[in-house]
Amino acid sequence: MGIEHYIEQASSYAADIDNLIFLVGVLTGFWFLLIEFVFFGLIVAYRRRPGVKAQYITGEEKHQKRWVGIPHELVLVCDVVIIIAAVRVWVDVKQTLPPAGETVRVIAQQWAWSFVHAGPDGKLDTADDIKTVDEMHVKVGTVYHFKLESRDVLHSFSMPVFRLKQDVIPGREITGWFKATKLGIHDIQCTEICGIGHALMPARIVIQTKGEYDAWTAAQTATASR
Ligand SMILES: [Cu+2]
Repeated sequence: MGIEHYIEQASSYAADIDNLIFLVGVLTGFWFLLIEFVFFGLIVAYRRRPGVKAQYITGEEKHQKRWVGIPHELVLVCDVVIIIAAVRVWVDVKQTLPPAGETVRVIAQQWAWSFVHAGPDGKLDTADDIKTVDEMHVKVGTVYHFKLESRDVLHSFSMPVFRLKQDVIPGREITGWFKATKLGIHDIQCTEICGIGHALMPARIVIQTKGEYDAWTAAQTATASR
């Protein structure tokens, strides 16, 4: 429908978010264009002409008020449509937590991302955890819970291909989820100005098949125990 031509959709809810943005774009775009046409049309139609005196219109009469009242009500209807669509997506993405296949810890700091992968036992905070900096590995088609932490200030964890963005707040552990639907290597961005090195904290997400992921895990574990 448009957005996916500019940036891939690689999570289970990416299309829902794009559809929402498209809906908001269409509704606000329609009103924007209509209003600009009316606005400039009236400016041209009622431009100054020799011998014609300007009228003073208070806008208090019923047939004049309708020009404001009716569009106002139609815009409110559009608002309700947007709210209903947005709440449905919000509940799905932010309020529902599907059971996790894997859990990953994401730690933000000035100015890097650290990731703690569960390792072969599938559990966090055990000896076989795999820690990386600025590179997260995930399996395609698996529901991940992420646990976001900050070591210092506010950051924002953003994975554009997932259409996922979540603030990272010091002192809190924020849980969310995603499910990758496509293989590939994509950007992770910090999207909250977090200090002078903010622009220097990009990271990558590597989305792999289960086989590739297991091979990566085995290689990491081998390196660590060498
Ligand atoms: Cu940051």
